[in-house]
Amino acid sequence: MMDFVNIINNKLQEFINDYQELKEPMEYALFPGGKRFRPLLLLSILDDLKKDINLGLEVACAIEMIHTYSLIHDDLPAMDNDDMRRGKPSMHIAYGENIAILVGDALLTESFYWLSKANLPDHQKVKIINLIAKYTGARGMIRGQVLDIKSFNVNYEEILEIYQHKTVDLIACAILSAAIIGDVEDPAWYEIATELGKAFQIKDDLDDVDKNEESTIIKAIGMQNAQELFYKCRVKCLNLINDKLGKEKTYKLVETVL
Ligand code: GRG
Repeated sequence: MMDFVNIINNKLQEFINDYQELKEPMEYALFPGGKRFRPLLLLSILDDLKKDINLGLEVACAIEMIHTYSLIHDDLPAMDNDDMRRGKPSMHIAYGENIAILVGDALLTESFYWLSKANLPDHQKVKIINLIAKYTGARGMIRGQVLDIKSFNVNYEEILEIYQHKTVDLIACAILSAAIIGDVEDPAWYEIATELGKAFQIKDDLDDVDKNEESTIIKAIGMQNAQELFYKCRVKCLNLINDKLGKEKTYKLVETVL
């Protein structure tokens, strides 16, 4: 898996070498980076499907760029107002709000530039661009963020709706793109994304419980129920991955992240 991280990092580095005066802040945003979970997921699925992982490399990096933009904008004073991210000062603390906003915008726009240049047949590329635009924009991740901002005293259904868009949708981009590239499309992949994304977000909430955030599953259903739901989603997701791909790279990646 370490190899895959290096492959992802080398590609991201190659992308940002193009960016002139934005190169330094873009590098600050993307390196050393976080877990690289979404791109790793995409490459692992391709590998388990016995496909060349290089086919999915631009797509994997584009998804990581969108993820990074969402974190930069989420940290802004107008959003969550977080001073630290990935163990260092957040983008707007290091470079100012103006550059943080612009780096976020640039990461989002550039992700589609690199998607358009991916080394894939045009019909797959169009499908993937459509998918990623749909799941990260006003129907998907941004909608999740809007629902989150507007939420107060959420119930179980409302919090699941927020998680579905805020967290599941971007994870779905990685999984469904791999299914398109691997030519194995099937609704079961979206089910895997949903169980995985829910478990991922609940774990994040359980880890951050001290922050006492407003709209979390813990607030909605209590600590013990949230823990039980986490285990249920984790098991369901691992079983679904096992059915599709066996206990190979993807299974092991998800097992260690969840
Ligand atoms: C467009 C103004 C504007 C804002 C967009 C959509 C959005 C802001 C933010 C996304 C919402 C969000 C922060 C969801 C949380 C998902 C989540 C658990 C992120 C953490 O992901 P990890 O753990 O992070 O993969 P690393 O650091 O490992 O990459």
